[in-house]
Amino acid sequence: MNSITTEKIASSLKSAQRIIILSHTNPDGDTIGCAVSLACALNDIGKETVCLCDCDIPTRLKFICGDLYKKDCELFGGELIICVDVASPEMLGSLCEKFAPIVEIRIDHHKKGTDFAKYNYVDYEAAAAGEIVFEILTCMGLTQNTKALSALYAALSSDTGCFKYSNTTAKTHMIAAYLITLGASHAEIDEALFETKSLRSLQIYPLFLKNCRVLYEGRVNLVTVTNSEKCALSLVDGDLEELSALSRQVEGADLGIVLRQKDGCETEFKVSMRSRKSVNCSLIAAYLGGGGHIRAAGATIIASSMNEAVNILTDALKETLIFEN
Ligand SMILES: [Mn+2]
Repeated sequence: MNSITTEKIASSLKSAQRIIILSHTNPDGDTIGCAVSLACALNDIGKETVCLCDCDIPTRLKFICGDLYKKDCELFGGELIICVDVASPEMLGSLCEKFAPIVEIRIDHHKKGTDFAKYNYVDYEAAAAGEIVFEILTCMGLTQNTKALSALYAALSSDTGCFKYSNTTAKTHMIAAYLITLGASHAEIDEALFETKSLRSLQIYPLFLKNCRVLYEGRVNLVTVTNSEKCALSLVDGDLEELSALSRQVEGADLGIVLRQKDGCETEFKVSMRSRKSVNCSLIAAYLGGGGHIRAAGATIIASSMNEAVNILTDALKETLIFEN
């Protein structure tokens, strides 16, 4: 049950003067699109806004936000603090300690989360947090600001893989259509998000072919990437995002998993999973202490080597992996 309505959120935003909008660490198009659209719409009605994210914005998503983000800001008291697409305080990264206890409103759509804010608006059915932000902006009298409309479109398009993933609903399409009618530059956004790849990032294809382990008679593909492999190809974590989608795309695969050593951290291994309809990968992620959605989830494994991390992961699969057909 939501402890606040979108109307109430809109009126809180309208009565605040300074609004701090928090995005999650390792930001994606949804959290960035939500923050940018709120910031633009609020700036237009004379509000002061600050968008914060604890880490650098990936180059490929910079077109949504430009240099809008800061990594920290001063608090003067009396500001309204809101977070978007954030399931738990930990997702605020290094901003957690300072800001998590004072978040007034949390907007989210992750199934597994913590109601850590004073007011939490969580809609599991929403394909993207952007759908909720759309409702809030509608309550405020939807903005004509094309940057805000485009950022919101980017939020929807990102989290649905360009309206391809199973989380996409008729409502997602209707909101997107409405945003396009009002002037969101959909073709440019989708081209930037899905049809543009750096030459460097294309090296994930040979890396995938070299490192893919075929498990469960081809129903699971596991790709491992160590820091030394990333280093040899000048890849950073952001370049690897597509690997998990790629490992699910293989014919016959129900689950694609990427296990990568975290940049600059030898003992931390990030697990990203994408599944088809027969596998609920959020169960596997939850078993490993992580979370996410039914078809896309992740977790972190602490291990002394890649081999140990693979063992922990394959043990987790033995415990939790169910093929529903
Ligand atoms: Mn999201």
